[in-house]
Amino acid sequence: RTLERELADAIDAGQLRLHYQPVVDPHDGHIVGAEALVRWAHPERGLLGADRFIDVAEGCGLVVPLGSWVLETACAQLAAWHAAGAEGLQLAINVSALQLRDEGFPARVAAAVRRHGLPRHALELELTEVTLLADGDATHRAVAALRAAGVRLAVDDFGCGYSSLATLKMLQPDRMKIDRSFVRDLPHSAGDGALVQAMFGMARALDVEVVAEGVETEAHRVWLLGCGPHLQQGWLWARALPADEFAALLLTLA
Ligand code: G
Ligand code: G
Ligand code: MN
Ligand code: NA
Repeated sequence: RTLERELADAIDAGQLRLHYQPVVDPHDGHIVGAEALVRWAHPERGLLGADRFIDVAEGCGLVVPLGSWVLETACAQLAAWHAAGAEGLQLAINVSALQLRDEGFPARVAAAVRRHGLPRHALELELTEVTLLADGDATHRAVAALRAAGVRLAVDDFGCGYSSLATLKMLQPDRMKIDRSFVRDLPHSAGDGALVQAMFGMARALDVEVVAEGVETEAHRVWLLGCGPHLQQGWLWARALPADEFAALLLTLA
């Protein structure tokens, strides 16, 4: 059977999982939130990363039901963690272009947040520049509706699209997530360093929070601290973890 046919059944069969990668304060490693990343516990192929099947889902229209499952599961998990005492915890989910253009999406987001009794700003939606370029009017309407719903919006993979500045202007995001390709060669690459500093400058001027992605080393952590206040995500801190391991990590740091 093709991956496409199997994926159609995987949602109903309960084969999807969410893993959670901590988003931390780089001064002390305090966990501020997490990014939910979808996995597929495939009965024969093992645990598949999103890069193995998100494109497939996009190509066959399954990304909308898959995205709804992610939204629902993430909100339920976040509500459980809030109830267990991690009250300020934030959670980000990734949103694909087709999902954003789906007419019912903003209403589903608002309903999920309400149903799970979450503060609206506890949920963050990550949109890439490419996602936002997809379709003028529908995208603008969706962004306006999501703003009205009160959830937080982040530009993901910042700097990797065709029009990073246009994206900032249009989306007016709460956060920019600096793509890990700009972080990888720090502090050695003077060019990447200048670009990262320019991104921090833009973020400051526009009052947008910064998350630096792909922080893998102590040298990354320290160099980025010199750029200004921000949050970090990356293997220096933790990989994306199953829910129980993420909860255990929260407890050890509390
Ligand atoms: O964690 P991983 O390497 O599998 O992620 C690969 C890519 O898949 C990343 O670009 C990530 O943003 C994307 N991705 C992960 N989870 C989701 C999801 O739930 N929905 C969408 N649309 N993309 C996701
Ligand atoms: O596009 P997005 O930023 O959503 O992608 C998230 C992806 O980045 C996930 O696949 C996650 O596994 C991966 N990732 C997270 N932290 C690191 C890191 O420190 N180094 C590298 N190389 N990849 C990372
Ligand atoms: Mn992301
Ligand atoms: Na990213």
